[in-house]
Parts: sequence; structure tokens; C-alpha cells
Amino acid sequence: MHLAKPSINQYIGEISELVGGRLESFLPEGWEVPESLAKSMKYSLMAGGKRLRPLLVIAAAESLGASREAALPVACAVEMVHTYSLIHDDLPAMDDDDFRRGKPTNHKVFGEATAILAGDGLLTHAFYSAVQAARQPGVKAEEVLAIVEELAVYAGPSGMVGGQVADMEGEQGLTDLQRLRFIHEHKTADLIVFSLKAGGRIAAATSAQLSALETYGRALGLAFQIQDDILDLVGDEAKLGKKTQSDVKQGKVTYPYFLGMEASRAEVDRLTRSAKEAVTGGSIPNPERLLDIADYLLSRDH
Ligand code: GRG
Repeated sequence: MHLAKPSINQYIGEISELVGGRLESFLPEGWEVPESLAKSMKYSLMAGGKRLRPLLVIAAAESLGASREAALPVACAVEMVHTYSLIHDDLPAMDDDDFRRGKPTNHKVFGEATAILAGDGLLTHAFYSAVQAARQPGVKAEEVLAIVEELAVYAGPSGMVGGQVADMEGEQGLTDLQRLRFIHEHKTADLIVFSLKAGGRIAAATSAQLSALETYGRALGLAFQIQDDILDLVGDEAKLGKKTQSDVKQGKVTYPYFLGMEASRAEVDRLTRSAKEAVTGGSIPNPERLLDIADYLLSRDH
């Protein structure tokens, strides 16, 4: 009997449930962790994120024939890094946001000091989680070493943290499109590129396969961020009830600000096409889910 392939929505739902289940008990049994810290870390981990980065780790691993179970420790690791970055980004010293994912931000619930430490705890625990991949049957220790190294690089000073600093500095004055692209590349795309390469490494990808996944991730990451800028602006305009360049009013400079809405949308289309081309060149044996994810992100509305 031929069973139909689950739809992309079903696939995303399955992965999200799997990752959520594992993150639910992210601290190993028997560890003595202060209750307030564990609660604060868990609050943000379970606050209803899309689990996009874990999805990419798992889809990349599966596209090369590895199991989702093997990819799960790294999938959880990247979600921990992402969650820490959001907690810190929301702090009064940075974006000073009261709500995230429709819920009060971590520091609003647990206080600033605990929120900072919850972010620190998630960042360090991500490396613990990534290393657990080496215990999975078929995953090579040298691949895990490369994953840990790349997590530090893509999330660190020349990666996401560097992108965040460039963004903060950009807010002081008007920046240009090249500068904005640098911010998007590092603040957003780097962790997405990491996710794809790490999934590939779980499956012992060849260098040609890693390069295809990297190209796909870079284009997808940029498309995702430009789409985010577009959705933000559309949301702001709906809230304000008028068509203004609300980005400019908030001192936020985005793709639509430089290019306008239509050209920004065209850029998202172009990047999505080029992401898909990167994984259909023949080096990735089963690229279907990666292609579905690119289309899914293009059509998302949040
Ligand atoms: C504090 C070091 C440090 C970095 C912060 C992630 C970040 C960098 C800032 C958050 C603000 C922002 C809009 C970043 C761009 C990346 C992005 C679109 C994050 C939101 O990712 P989603 O949509 O979030 O995957 P969910 O909530 O679904 O997990």
C-alpha cells in the first residue's frame, strides 16, 4: 500500500511536537538547579516559538538519510541559543520589550537579573545538548566537534552577537542597504546557516553537500528576515490604521524602508528561488522537505 507523504504542515507539526517534548525536560534528571532559574529558562523555551531552526536541523539531516532522533540534541541546542538571544534582546538595555510571542517577556515575569542568567544558562546548556549528539548511533565524534565549533562561530562575535551589535549601532543613525544586509546576515541568517550545516554533519555530509546546505541557508535566512521586516511593517500599518513608513518613525531601518514593499517582496521571491536551486543541483538525495520549507516560509503570515 502506498502511504501519502504528510503535508508540510503535518511535518512541521510533528517536528515541533518532538522538539517541544524534548525541551520540556531539557535539564537532566538529578541536576540541582535553583527552581527560579529552571522556571525562567523553561518559560521562554516553552513560550510558543515556531521551532524554525530545529526544523531546519532535522530536515537537513533527513535530506541526507540520517534519523530525526540523531539530529534532536543539536536541534534542541540551536533552539536554546535562539531563545537566549530573544530573552537578552528583550531586556531594557536592548530592545526593552514587554511582550514576546504574545506573552510577557522573561524579565517582566522573573526580573532582569534572573532573565539575564536564564539567557546565560540556555547558552551554556546548548553546548551540553549539542555534545549529546555524539551518543547517538551513527553520529561521528569528529562531526560533533565541528558542530560545536560552528555553533560558537555562528552564534558568537563574528556571528549573531556581532550582528546584534551592528544593529544597535545602526539604530543611532541612518544606515545603508549594505550595512543592513550585514546585520541580517549575522543577526538572523548565521544561526539558520548553522542549523542546516549541523543537520548535514549529523548525516556525515560531504563538503559539496555542506556547501549546498550553506547556500540554501544563507538565501533562506535573508529571505526570512526580509519577510519578517515586511510582516512587521504590514502589522504596524494595520495597528496604526494608516499607510505610513512606521519603520522610519520608530528609528527602525529595514528592507522595505530602502527598497519599498514591492521590491522587498521581489527580493524574498528571488532569494527563495535561489535557495531552492542550491539543493536541487543533485548533491542532496532527498531535498523535498527543504523545498517545501522554503515555500512555506515564503507564504507565512507571522
Ligand atoms: C541578544 C546576542 C543577542 C542577539 C539577539 C535574535 C535577535 C538577536 C534579536 C531578536 C530580534 C529579531 C527580530 C531578530 C531577527 C531574527 C528573528 C527574525 C528572530 C525571530 O525568530 P522567529 O520568528 O521567532 O523564528 P520564534 O518566536 O518563532 O522562535
